Formats: sequence, structure tokens, C-alpha cells
Amino acid sequence: MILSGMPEEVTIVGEVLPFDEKIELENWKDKHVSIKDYLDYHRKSIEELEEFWGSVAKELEWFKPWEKVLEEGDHPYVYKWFKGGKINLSYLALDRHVKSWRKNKLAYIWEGEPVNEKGEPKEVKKLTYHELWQMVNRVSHILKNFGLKKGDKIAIYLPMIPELPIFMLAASRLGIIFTVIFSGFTAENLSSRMNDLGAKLLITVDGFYRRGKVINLKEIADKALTLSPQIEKVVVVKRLNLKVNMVEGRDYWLNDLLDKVPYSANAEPELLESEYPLYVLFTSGTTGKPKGIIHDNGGYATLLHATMKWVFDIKDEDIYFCTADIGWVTGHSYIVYGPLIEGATILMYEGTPDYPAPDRWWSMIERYGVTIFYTTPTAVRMLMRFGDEYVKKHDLSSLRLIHSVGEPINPSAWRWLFDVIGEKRCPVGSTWWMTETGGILISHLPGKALIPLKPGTNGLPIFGVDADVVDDNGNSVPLGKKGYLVIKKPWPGMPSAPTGMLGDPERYRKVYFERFPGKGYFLCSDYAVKDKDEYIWVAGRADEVLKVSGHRIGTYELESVLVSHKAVTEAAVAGKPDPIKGEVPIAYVVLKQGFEANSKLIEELKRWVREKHGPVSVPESIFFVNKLPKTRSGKIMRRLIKAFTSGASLGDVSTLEDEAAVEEVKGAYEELMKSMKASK
Ligand code: 6R9
Repeated sequence: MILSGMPEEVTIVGEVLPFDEKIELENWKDKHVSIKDYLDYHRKSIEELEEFWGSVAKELEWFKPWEKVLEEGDHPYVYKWFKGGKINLSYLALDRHVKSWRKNKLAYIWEGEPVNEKGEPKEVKKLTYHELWQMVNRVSHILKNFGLKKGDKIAIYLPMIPELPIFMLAASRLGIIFTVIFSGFTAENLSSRMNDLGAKLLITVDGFYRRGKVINLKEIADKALTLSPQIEKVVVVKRLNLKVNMVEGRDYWLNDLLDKVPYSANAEPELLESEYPLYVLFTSGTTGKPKGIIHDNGGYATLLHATMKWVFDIKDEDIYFCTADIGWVTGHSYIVYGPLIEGATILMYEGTPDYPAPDRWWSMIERYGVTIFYTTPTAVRMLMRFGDEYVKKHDLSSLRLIHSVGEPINPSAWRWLFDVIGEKRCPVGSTWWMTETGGILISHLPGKALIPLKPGTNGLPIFGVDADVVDDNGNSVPLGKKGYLVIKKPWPGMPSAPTGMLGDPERYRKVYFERFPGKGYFLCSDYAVKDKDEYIWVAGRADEVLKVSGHRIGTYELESVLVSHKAVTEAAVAGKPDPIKGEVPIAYVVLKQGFEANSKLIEELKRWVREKHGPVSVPESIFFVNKLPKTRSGKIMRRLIKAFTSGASLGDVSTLEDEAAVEEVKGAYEELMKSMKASK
């Protein structure tokens, strides 16, 4: 019932999606294939799934070959990819290249945020594969000297500085399972993730620059450490030479530790089982605390290798720039492991795109001759607003390929990327994937088989991935209809053994596989449409998860933060479409007796959210309501709140809630309307 009454015309931030517009690029002619040929080859790859992925995995270097490509794990739907195989991602990313001509090739070009009076970067660091390998070896020694070994867990709370990939690679070299916590997160977020993982050691930094301001990260970490007593040791990177609180016997400066490790220090990579956990990344869902998604070594490396080649067409001559933060999955897969496994040169930037001016990225593309650019719709919409002059100041002719990620891209943002940034020369794609998928699953493939572009589409599923759009019963929807995005067969890079989700294989099964019982379909919780060419257009989340500027936020978590304030008894949060951020959170709050609904309290609640959950989550508006709309059985009418927030009229929303009578929904809507007026 949920999907009935859905409009067939699909919009992204108010723009209608152009299902029928097709664009082919003369200069990419040799990569263009017909949609039919693509689909034929795709069908074969799905029918022979194991042979297909086995042949891709063979292109990597394994210490020991696998016995079986795909095997059921110990829990339902937790599979083992390349069972019996042994591999190491730090070895693939470094040692292999150091042994080859790539030894002195640049792995990272890093730019710090501060600029001089001419607007040029004050700090640039360049690391060759050999230098990176050497640092990773020395840092691995440091981890070993702390007594850490395979299976131990550590937390990394670092901003966009080279030490972040260095520690990730050192941990994966030794089989130490790590979690990276985004440097924009609060002390509460950091502490709960460290505790859930059971981390023994934390790596952080004194501070870093963001939009010209110094952020004292160690101070935030100190707060988190009071809530995480199991952390035995803290390693602090010296980025700004700030005076910070160092606890004797617990906290160590990285440079002091490095002083004791010779350049010749060599840490042998562990021979890890393919399905052995590489890292855990926490991500928001519909209910409860963020889920710790586990990614493995072998399957993950295989998907990254495939997508770096097919999606990014990565070549040795490329300068590759992904603008994500490594704190999110995009950075893990496409700033660290993916491009390093391919031996690419990666541009990495500390700061924001509009500092000191909105041409920061364009100046960097010009400065380093960037060829591949991977960015987000929110950033594009924000930078578009400043006009084309900022772009035209720079020579972007080095660019040859552009992709976007994180949320649906509206056609006008796509066109700006295509016309103004790529000068009609570069394919522009929108790669669909999630933290859970490990890597890109739906995308144009300029590196392998390019079908015509369409402004805003995700394109077709990549080879070896059985993605589909289904109705409430799990049947494929007719072309042109909206439905749920599912992945029908396992794919390498999926959440992995031992439990898929940290500590909780049952929750993993429930969240992703219970919606269509017995079918084994992985529920992505996105709405999507398949157009008549079978192209997929993901149109936003179908659950209580928001994508605010591409950041994934669970409304449940936000509601919990609001309710933890002394004035609030109940809260509901929904997303409202926003022309820049994609969507923004709107909160409806019921106050406890004795608290007055006024603007001071609104400010206080916003400050509360900022402090407890982070700046991205702060609601754009907070409305005080007398009660939340609920069904007779006491369930909050979530779809009604969502529709109401996006500006739907009473006519549109009256049949939305499955369990409530139309009259009840109408009544609740009107009630909400009245209290909104009263709270203005
Ligand atoms: C990689 C990443 C996952 C959610 C996903 C979907 C949205 C990501 C998209 C996209 C439309 C794209 N999403 N890429 N929607 N087009 N190209 O963003 O992971 O943070 O886990 O978010 O992001 O809604 O379900 P994550």
C-alpha cells in the first residue's frame, strides 16, 4: 500500500527528472556501447556470478588463492567471499607498487587549508609510494610496540591529513580492526563508537584548520576519553603545535614515537583471510544507535579494483581528486584503498571548498592538472550559486571524467558539472552506493562500457551486481514506476563475516533482509525508478534516514538527542527539501509542563543538538506542537509528518498511514497545522 498514490513524475529538489534525454560524447566514442549490448553482458555476469567475480579477483595479488568464490557464512545472509584466500590490503596498496616502477610515483599530493596573501597554499606535502610505504611500516612498528596485534581494535579520530590514511594502512597491514570517526563528530559520537567497537587505542591530532578557524580536536577527544575508560593509549599527531593536555603514561606525541623508529623499520604484512574484518564503519539507520558495518579484505578489494577501473577509468597518468572526507565511506574506499590499490596519484585536501574563496577546488584542479574529479551534489549546488566567473578564472582543461556521489543529483547541478566544469568533454555520472555496499554498485562505466548519459541518472547496475526496483511484494515494478531499490544477489564488498553488523547478526538480517522474506533481497531503503531504458534513478530514502549535505543522519538519533533535553518530552524529525543541502532536518517538539515555548528555547535546543550530535544535524526549524500526530495504536504518523514537512497538501497525505483511517490522518494533519500556526 505504501507505494500506491506515488506520483510517477519524479523530482529531485523540485526538478523533474529527464528520463528521455540522452547524451553521447564524441570524444568517448571508443568506450560507447549500446544499451542492449550492456544489458546482455550484464545478464551474463549475473548468471555466472561466481565465475565473473572470480575472474576480477584474479587480477589482484593473493598470498594464497581462494578455494571458493562465495560461501554462506555462520549467520543468515552473512556471506564469505573468496573463502580460503589470503590477502593484505596494505600490501596491495603499497608493497606491490614499491617493488615496481611506481616506487617513486606520487601516491598523495596533500594541500593544507591556509593560504598566503596571494591565495596560494602555504602547505603542500607530496608522498611517493616509497615514502608512504616507509611511513606505514614505521607506524606499524609503533602499533606493535603498544602490544597491538591481529584482531585488536583501534579508533582513528583524524581530519584530512596524511596521517589518516597512514594509520588506516598500518592497521590493515597488521590485521588490526579500526574504525574512523569523522572529525566533525562530537565527543559523545566519538566515545560511543569507541566503546561499541571495544577500541584500546585512539589516534587523534592536536588541531587542524577548517574555514580559517583552528579546531582543537584533542580537547574534544579528551572529553570523549572520560566516557571511554577502556582506551589505554592515545597517539597524538602534531599538526598545529598547539598546547594540549597530555596525560602521562597514556598520551604520546606521534613525532616522539617516530623518533625511536628507524627508517629501515619493516613490518611484514599479515596474511589475512579474505573474509577477515578490515574495518568497521558506523552509519545511521532507522532506529537505535548507529550500526557498525563490517567490511572484509578480499571482497572489498575486488569491488574497489573493479570500480576504480570501470567507473573511474583510472590510468597511471591520472591525477585523481575525490572531495569527500575520509571519515565517511567514500573516503575509505575512494581516497584510500581503491586508488592506492590501483597505484594512482591522489589529491587530498584538508579544508572546505569555499575557503578562502569559492574557487578553491578549481584552483587546485588547475594547479595539479586534475584529470578525474569525484564530488557531491551539495557542493556543486553551493558552488554554482557563486556564478561561472570563479570557474572561468581557471584552466580546467585537464579534466576528463567527473562523478558525483552521496545523494541524488538534480538535473541543473548535473548540467553545470557537464557544461561549465567538464566543458561538455567529460562524462558526468552519479555513482550510487552506501556504507553497507562498500563500493559503487550503480554507475556509468566510462572505463569499460559507456552507455548514453542522462542528466541525473545513476545509470545501470555495474557488471556482477543484480540491482532492481521492486514493489511492496518484491516483484519488479513496471518500467517508469517508482519502487524500492534492492540488490538481489550477494556482491563482493557487502557487509561481511563474522556478523555483518558489529555484534549483531540478527539485527543485520532484520534491517536488510526481512522486508522481502525468503527472497534474499538486500533492502537499500531507497526509492528508485527504472526508466524505459532500464536506467535507475534513485530518488531519496524511503525510511527515517536523512541525507543532509550528503551526510547520513538518522532521525531517531536526532529525536533522542532532543528528548534528552530537560524541556522536551517528545520529538519527531523529518527532512524538508532544500535547494542546496538536498534536505534539512525539521523538528516538531512537545514540551514538558512548565517550559515556555519561545525563541530562546529554540536557540537553546539548536545549541544542544550542535553540541551532542554535531553541526550538520542542527534542525533548520524547530516547531513546538501540543502533541505529535499518532495512530489510535499510539504510533507516530511518520509518513504524515514527512509529507507535511515537504509541503504536501491535505489531499496528498490523507491515505498515507497504513494503520490509520483517512479521517484520523486528516484530523492529525489539521491539528499539526493549527499548532504550527500557534507556535509562530
Ligand atoms: C556513499 C554514500 C547512502 C545513501 C543511499 C542514498 C544516498 C548515495 C547516491 C545516493 C542518489 C547517488 N546516495 N549516492 N542517492 N544518487 N549517486 O553516500 O554512503 O553515507 O551510507 O549513504 O546515500 O540514499 O542510501 P552513505
